[in-house]
Amino acid sequence: MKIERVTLREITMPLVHFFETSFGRTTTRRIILVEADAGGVSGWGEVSCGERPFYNEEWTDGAWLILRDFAVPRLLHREIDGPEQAGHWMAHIRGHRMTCGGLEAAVWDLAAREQDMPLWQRIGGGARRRIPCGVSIGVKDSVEDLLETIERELAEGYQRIKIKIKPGWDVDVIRQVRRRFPNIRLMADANSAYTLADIEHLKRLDEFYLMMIEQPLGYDDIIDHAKLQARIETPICLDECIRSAHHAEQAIAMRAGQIINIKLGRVGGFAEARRVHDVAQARNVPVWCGGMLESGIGRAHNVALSTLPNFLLPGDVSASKRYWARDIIVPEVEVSPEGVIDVPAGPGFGYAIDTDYLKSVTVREETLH
Ligand code: OSB
Ligand code: MG
Repeated sequence: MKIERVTLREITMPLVHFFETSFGRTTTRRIILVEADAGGVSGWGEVSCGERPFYNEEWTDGAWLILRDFAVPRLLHREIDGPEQAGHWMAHIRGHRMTCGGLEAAVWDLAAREQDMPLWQRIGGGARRRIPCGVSIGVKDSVEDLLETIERELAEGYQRIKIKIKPGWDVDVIRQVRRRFPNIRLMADANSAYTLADIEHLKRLDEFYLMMIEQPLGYDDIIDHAKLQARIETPICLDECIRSAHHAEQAIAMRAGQIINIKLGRVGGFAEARRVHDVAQARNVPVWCGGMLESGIGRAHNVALSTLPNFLLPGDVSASKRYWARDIIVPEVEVSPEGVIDVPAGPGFGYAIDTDYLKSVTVREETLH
């Protein structure tokens, strides 16, 4: 295949409710969408990085420049042996995996559409037709607010609750959540807010029988997580620090965690996401699909990814309406009362783009030939 044209678009959309993690609060998203064209067919991808370089080193404005000046020029007009090879041509770009991953995902979507095939099928998924869903709930202004939110999400059918924690919003908050909801599937995500000096404090979480604690330590650390895992009972799930299948191999070998959160962008796209999945599967480590407050396009890609067989736990892939007053795809991503998303049957990522609405939220656009 040969990409003839790539259009970059930045969209701006306010979140229905602010989303707060240990590294800050987001109220409006600025998202880069990538459209790749070949022979009259378009594929779409989404760059999942944040507006600020706080989750990892990537951010929206940097992503635009990396795409425009380095990633897109490496793929344009090149004869590529299918989407499996797209990442290979961008491999000289160090880091910036979410950025390159947005383009890589567009190439997969394009390849699926060229064959009139659903994206989930093109990536080798299809192990399930319905995706089990969990929610990620940010730090709130009060515990009462958090408890009400959990109540509402459970009523919507979500199968597991993840709450964001940080120093000052952890043990006491989780104690109150557990008192109110003793039997729910519950987990916590720290987004790197702690260090090994906090071992005794983190041990106190063991009494709440959480499913897992996600990325408690450094965003780029594996070794300290192994030390922590040896000292606490709560299983550690790794997010930020797993950027490749090689990292996954090392982390599992060191017993740095028992579960991996796979984010399509964080590992650089579908090809590497599949390799992380395969490494984990071969070692009996379950994975689940993380989220980055995506618009409908990234959300739909996450649905496709979640159909690979080792996505055994409910992910952070949830309904469009939790984040957007109106999404850029139709239909929006919807979650049934049983807490599942039906995997779409159509070609590519399986939803239609609401072109008029997309236009109205686009603040910058550039086509590269
Ligand atoms: O660590 O999983 C994370 C959102 C922004 C940055 C990091 C994370 C998150 C989430 C949200 O937890 C998951 C979602 O998109 O629903
Ligand atoms: Mg996380």
